[in-house]
Amino acid sequence: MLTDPIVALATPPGRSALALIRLSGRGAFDVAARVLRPFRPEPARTVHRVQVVHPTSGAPVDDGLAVCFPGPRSYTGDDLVELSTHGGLVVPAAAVGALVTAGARPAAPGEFTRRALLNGKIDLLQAEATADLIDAGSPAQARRALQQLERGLSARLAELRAELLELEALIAYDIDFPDEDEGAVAPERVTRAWRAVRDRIAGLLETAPQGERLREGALLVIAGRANAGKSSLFNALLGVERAIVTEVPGTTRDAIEAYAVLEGFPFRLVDTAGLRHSDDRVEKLGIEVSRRYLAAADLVLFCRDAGCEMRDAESEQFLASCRAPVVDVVTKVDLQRPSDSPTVPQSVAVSVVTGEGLAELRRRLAEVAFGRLLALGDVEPVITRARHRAALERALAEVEAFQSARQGGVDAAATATHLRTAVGALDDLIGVVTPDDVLDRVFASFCIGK
Ligand SMILES: Nc1nc2c(ncn2[C@@H]2O[C@H](COP(=O)(O)OP(=O)(O)O)[C@@H](O)[C@H]2O)c(=O)[nH]1
Ligand SMILES: [Mg+2]
Repeated sequence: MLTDPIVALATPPGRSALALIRLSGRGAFDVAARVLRPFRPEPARTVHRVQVVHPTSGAPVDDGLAVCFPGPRSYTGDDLVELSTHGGLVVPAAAVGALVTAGARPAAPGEFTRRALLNGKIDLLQAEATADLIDAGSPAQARRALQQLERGLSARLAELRAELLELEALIAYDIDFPDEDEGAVAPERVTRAWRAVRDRIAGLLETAPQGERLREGALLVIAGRANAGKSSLFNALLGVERAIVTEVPGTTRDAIEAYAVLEGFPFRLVDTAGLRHSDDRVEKLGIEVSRRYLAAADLVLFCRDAGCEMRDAESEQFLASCRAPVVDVVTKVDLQRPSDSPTVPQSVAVSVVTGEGLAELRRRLAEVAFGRLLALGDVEPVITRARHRAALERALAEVEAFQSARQGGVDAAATATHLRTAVGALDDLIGVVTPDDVLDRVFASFCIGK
């Protein structure tokens, strides 16, 4: 394992009041001593005013503040120095350059967190949560990441692991005393313990679809006939005039995608070309793109003009190709009340002119896309990555196989191996021992300096 001193700017480069530089690894304090005057590692975790100088020329770089964290009581677990300098393009880069000249190596993306993981300061789920917290684009994403960072998911997995080991202990009793009639452990007791742990793993797995959607943003496709007011609604939900709006049917020909936060949840909004038969070559291509988006959508917002019938046969046919839930919206209600025309129960009446119904629509969209997470609140853990889902699916399959083997009369020692493998899957998930290629994948998306 590498422990050489690494250095990086932890704040984004550019014009800012301050910048934070991190230096960590074996010998980090020696490197710092060549650049910081005076260098005072004692008392630990105490801020000192320092002059930053170039280690060979002695030329002044900045006036700053430095804190030393001797390992293992540091973010990485190794000796670590945090240096605050003035911001901007020149000073932080010069300070990092001085530390490199003094013997540190520029850190790779996520390398500080990777060392924290390898030193046992955090587990793999917390490392992932660190990246998610930084990448969060909506309050719901940030809250979820923080909960995982605070070991919400890790603690739940530790409980499941303990339950699996208890189940194995019950079985072990049968292995040790095979000749006892019925054994000392009643089979119903094993079945009860088995069912409890299976249900808990399955319950966690059920959070995967919305948990993964939370990390990526729900793909919300706005569909409906030409001129139904789709682009107007797209702009209203975004809060900016992004798509072109005209009274000419067929104005939108391409799909336009934009990120929006609705009710604190992340959405990828897509405005599409109206669903209608057209002989225009460009519009036809646009309609084809709409179909593809509809097939991939997490939810569809179906717009209808207050003056038109609900879903005509043509639109129904388009919608048949998508499996996502559909939220019906009646548009332009400032012009005509929906009660003047056939209505669909549950549809939301909106007007982008008066703003009527938009708040209700946002709530409805959040409920349809993230209702399960809303119901769980921020306390119950949720899984948010394909990696989590794959490991839990493996654990669940082994737990199911355990019960089938038991029912099939397989001997206790052989059934117990399924429980062992299930425990192994949970260990992979927490990151007890993680192969380098898995770590490479996790840390590839990290920022430098984290
Ligand atoms: N009065 C009124 N007009 C609207 C409303 N929404 C859209 N429109 C008008 O309806 C026409 C078509 O709108 P547009 O958003 O381009 O529809 P699209 O073809 O479905 O994207 C434009 O002239 C808009 O100004 C609304 O809520 N009230
Ligand atoms: Mg349009």
